[in-house]
Amino acid sequence: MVLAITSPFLHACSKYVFRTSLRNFRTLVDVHPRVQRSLKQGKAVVALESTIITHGMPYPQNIETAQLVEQLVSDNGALGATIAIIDGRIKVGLTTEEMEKIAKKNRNEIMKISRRDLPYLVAIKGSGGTTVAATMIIAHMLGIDIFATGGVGGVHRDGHVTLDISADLVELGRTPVTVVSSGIKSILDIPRTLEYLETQGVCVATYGVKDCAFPDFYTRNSGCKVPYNLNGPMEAADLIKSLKELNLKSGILIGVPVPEQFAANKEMIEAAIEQATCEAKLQGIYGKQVTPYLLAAIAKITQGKSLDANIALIKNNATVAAQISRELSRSSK
Ligand code: PSU
Ligand code: MN
Repeated sequence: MVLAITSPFLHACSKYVFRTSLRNFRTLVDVHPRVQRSLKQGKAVVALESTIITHGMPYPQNIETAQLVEQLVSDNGALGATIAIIDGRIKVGLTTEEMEKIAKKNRNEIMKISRRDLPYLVAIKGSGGTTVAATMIIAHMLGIDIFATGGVGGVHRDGHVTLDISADLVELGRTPVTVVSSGIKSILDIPRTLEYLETQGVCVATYGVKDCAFPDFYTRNSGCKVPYNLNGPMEAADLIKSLKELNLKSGILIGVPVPEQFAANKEMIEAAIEQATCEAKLQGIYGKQVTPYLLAAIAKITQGKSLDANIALIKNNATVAAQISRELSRSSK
């Protein structure tokens, strides 16, 4: 009897708390009118992160790529909404000026924002690029189901000792957003990262790959296999729909290999990664600076070849995410 009385009460309470927190969240967010319109009409929207702009690529390639990526999303029937934090406001869909503002900053002068950094940045009214983890949180709050990026964070190569394990992985375990990427960056320990994703309950699948060979960012095959492969936007949309129907709180990671003609040479990349990792150790780089440092060092060592592959794969992932998003909104109507 007690239960019968308390449970509707608790239910009402949790609804109240949920609504209140969402209302609080909304007061912190500026959703660009074009994004607002698409969301309201149930049209396809793809979230895009901004750490790739602030810390992943040098200027001007960062802004050129970010703009091209938004264009590609719209060419494929969806709307790209780049997410960032500017002067303490959560921005969903950036103006050209806003994108320029974050793209031109030296990477040491702007924040890289993961889940743990969000409250601080909002409190001090700071600016920064949102990582996969932070972008997933914001996308989910706004009801955006799909998000495209280059490569997610993972377990670092010495992560079993340092415990340097990206917060992206935990986020994928607790936020129901689908991340379309070229897998886990080659600089990381891919087998351990896949184990960790399994522990977190993340559904990991390749996309358009015959033998479920999981990509490793700059090249097409990491040598690791995942359990599933998705053939095209319809299969991906069905998977996302069943995640929603099951009301699982965890996310999905879709691995799309870099297009063949843009894949980097595996030996060259591996040698560059080893050299860059050594340099990082000698210079005492640690924590959230490791990934941006390594990406920049590898681009330098490979004379831009790694950057070319990075640009090509993010463009391709945005195209795939847009096609999935369009299919999802079409079949949900
Ligand atoms: N994809 C890229 N370049 C990047 C990133 C992704 O092509 O720089 C960023 C993402 O924002 C991701 C972050 O969340 O790198 C991972 O950082 P860390 O390993 O410190 O968690
Ligand atoms: Mn880290």
